[in-house]
Amino acid sequence: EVEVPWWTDAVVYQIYPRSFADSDGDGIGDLEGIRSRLDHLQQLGVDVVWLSPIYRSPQVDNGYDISDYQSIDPLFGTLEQFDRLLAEMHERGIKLVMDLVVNHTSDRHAWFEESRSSLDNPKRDWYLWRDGYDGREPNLWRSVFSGPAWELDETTGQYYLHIFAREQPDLNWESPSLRAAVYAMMNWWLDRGVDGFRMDVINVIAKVQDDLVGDSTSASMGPQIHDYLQEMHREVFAGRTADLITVGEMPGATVEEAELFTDQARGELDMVFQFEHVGLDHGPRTKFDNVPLSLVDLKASLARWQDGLADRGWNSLYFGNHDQPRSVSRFGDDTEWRVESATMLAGILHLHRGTPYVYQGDEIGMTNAGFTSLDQYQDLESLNWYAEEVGRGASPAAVLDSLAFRSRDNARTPMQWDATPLAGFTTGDPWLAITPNHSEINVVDDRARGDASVFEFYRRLIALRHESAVVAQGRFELLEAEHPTLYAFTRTLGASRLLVTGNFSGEVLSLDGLDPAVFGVAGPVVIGNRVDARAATPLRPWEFRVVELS
Ligand code: TEU
Repeated sequence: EVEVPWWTDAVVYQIYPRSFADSDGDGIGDLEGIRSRLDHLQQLGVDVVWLSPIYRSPQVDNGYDISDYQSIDPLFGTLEQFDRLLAEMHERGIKLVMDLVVNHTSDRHAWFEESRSSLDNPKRDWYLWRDGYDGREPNLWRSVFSGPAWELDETTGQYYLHIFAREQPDLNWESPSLRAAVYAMMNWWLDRGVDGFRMDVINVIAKVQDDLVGDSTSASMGPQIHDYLQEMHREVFAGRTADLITVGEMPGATVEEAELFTDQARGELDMVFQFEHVGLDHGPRTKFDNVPLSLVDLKASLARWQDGLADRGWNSLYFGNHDQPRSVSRFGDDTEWRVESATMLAGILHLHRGTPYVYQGDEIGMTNAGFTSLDQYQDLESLNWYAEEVGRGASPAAVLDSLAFRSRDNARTPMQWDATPLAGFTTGDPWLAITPNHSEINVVDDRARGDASVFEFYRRLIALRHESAVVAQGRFELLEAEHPTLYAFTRTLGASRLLVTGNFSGEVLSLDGLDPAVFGVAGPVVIGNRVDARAATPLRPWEFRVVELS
């Protein structure tokens, strides 16, 4: 038997701490809140929790702007509470992965305050400072959160680069002392017992220095990225015996690049978050332009990633996170067929080869927020986009419509634990409005539904990955690539072969006319999202079914 890494049959659950559970009534989730909900995670059966940032931060970007990497923001708790949470998770057999945000810091980080203080400060080159070019910004890069990616700093008369908010200056990874400081910080957390890192926009750390001045208009990923990741691997991970996991968030990464990043022999990362499939419904100008998603394109994209990483490397699998709309609202039907489509989507995702990521709330089929006025939004990206678009003459109503399907706040509304007025999330004033549908969509009600519980279906999917080698390891083959509503593929390992089918529509889907040697096989149903599932029968609306072929 081939030795495979432990995370090939693991499932990761992402917690967005400010929206998970609030223990002290300030309206913001916290570490003690998470600790009080560990039963939920253990019953679901997840192996790993990834915590979005909890470090000290001015919270301009909800913690992705860090002012001290080695302390906990008082909003979330204390280091002692963190240690207790970690210990209790470990007692329950759950690993904890931290968010590592080292493309940038907060502008309030001591490193940046030193760096900006003078041209010859020893930390000057820890950030990316440039003179203006032709009386304007050094180059034409735009910030992801609107406006130019450069800010003039009065103290020294130079500009600093910020790919994200003005309050998130980019670090200069060309500096060896900066890199050493980052590795020291990572080692400090691993020594404390954490089990790995999810690395925020890690491919963005390598800038092509020649592009930083002049007319280049879009940020580019430098080839040094592989050197940085290999050095990080040597300095942080290589000497450790613990079972760690690393996942790099990489907007724009191609399959070919991902194969290099995740080939175990190269010593870089275990897996990456790629963005291709979550960009298919974005307009060419901006993600806020909605383009109808074609299932044919979605299948083709995910299949290319399955094939590209079949022999070397490894996929991470996700349909949602704290930056994306809710998956049931985006890819399913969050009204009439909410439960069926949420479970079908989960089934299709989890039956791919790779490590599945469950975003908090997806396990009960939470939906988009349904906000209709600007004052309901908190996310700086949404607020900046609104101001920019309306400033260009767009109609406020149209921009609000685009926020209603694309704003990151859709996935950030508080976790819906029960039907009480504050959803069991807080006793205070929630930082972001609770979705009114929490009176029907919540953990207590969902779990009371028996066979129709979304949570119960996720639990079975996760258990299946743990038990079934073909689900964890089997080779993927896409079927019926051109079918507009059928998602079908096989997974094969040795003599064991599964047929996976999902109906991406609210209509009955007949399998007549499809290859009878596959779709006509009356094998046992391994898992399905509808009661009384039988192989080789038409798929009911949003039905998901896995059949054993041999
Ligand atoms: O996101 C980086 C990223 O590329 C996005 O998904 C981004 O939110 C989106 O493209 C904006 O349109 C990471 C974090 O996940 C995100 O929450 C942070 O805001 C961002 O980095 C900056 O740290």
